[in-house]
Amino acid sequence: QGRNQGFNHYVYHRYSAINQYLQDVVTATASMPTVNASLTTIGFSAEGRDIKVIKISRGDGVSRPSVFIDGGIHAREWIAPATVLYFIGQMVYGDEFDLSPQLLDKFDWFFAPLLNPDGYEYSHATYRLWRKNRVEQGRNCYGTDLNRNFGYQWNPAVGGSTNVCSDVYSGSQAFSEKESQAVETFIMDNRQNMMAYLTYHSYGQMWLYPWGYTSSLPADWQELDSAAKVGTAALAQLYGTNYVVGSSTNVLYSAAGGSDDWAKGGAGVKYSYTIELRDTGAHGFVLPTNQIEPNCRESWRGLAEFALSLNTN
Ligand code: ING
Ligand code: ZN
Repeated sequence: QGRNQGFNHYVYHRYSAINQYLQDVVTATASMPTVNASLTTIGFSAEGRDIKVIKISRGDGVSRPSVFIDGGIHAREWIAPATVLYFIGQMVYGDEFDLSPQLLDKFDWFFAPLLNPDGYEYSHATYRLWRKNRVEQGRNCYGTDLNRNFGYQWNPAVGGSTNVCSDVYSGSQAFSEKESQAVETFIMDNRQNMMAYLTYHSYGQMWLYPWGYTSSLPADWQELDSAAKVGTAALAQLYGTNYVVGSSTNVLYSAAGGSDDWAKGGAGVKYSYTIELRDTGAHGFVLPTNQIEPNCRESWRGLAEFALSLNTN
């Protein structure tokens, strides 16, 4: 479904429209007997915007293993929030493959579609290719790279920077930023029974697992690798879109302080991934709106088959 609650999933929306949609989803589920949605503000950005998580579950009082999914850590990667918002719509209003009933029977779902609202708004209003948050650094420079700021093996020397003006500035210390702190607190409070953490970025068409801080692999990497391959194989069925699977360091480049490294190493969430959405560089971060629909449809299929393949026993 490309339109839910009057919300067109196939355009890029601003912060306020995204929040309105999340609220509308909550209101709509109030009259649905088998789906419940609840909205929490898990923290505030440097400029005071809300960072929100919507929980979608059966609402039957049964606690299930959970999956946490976020988007928009990086401001310019607009397709990531759009994709997570599409997932929310599919989960609540049903999907073309009719997989959402099984997904809700199996898991409780946490979605944080926009973790860096300040950077996202800046990317819309002022500078399209902005990446970081918008915390004031002095020296006329702004922003910390939230995906270098998470506190597992945090190290600016590995893929980050100690220069406040750099696009990959790691922050003054691990979890120095309000946005990454909000994620840390929320996941630590909810990590019991959290099976998977997926963070959506763009671009490159990759399904990456830890580690980003080192070229060595987690002890259970083969399980992460095969689950990711279930996802990418399902994804490719729609349009033949190819995704590469592997560890961040081995497939892309090494970078410490990523949220996926922390989710696995710091919070103990077994199936932790960074997913790089479309494309492979033709448009890069500025993915045209006519690719939102195919990107979202294939990504939903990949996510669903990945999640259904996990062993929850
Ligand atoms: N890519 C990620 C980045 O933060 C990444 C890739 C993730 C590298 C985790 C290492 C560890 O650079 C994008 N597009 O942001
Ligand atoms: Zn990114």
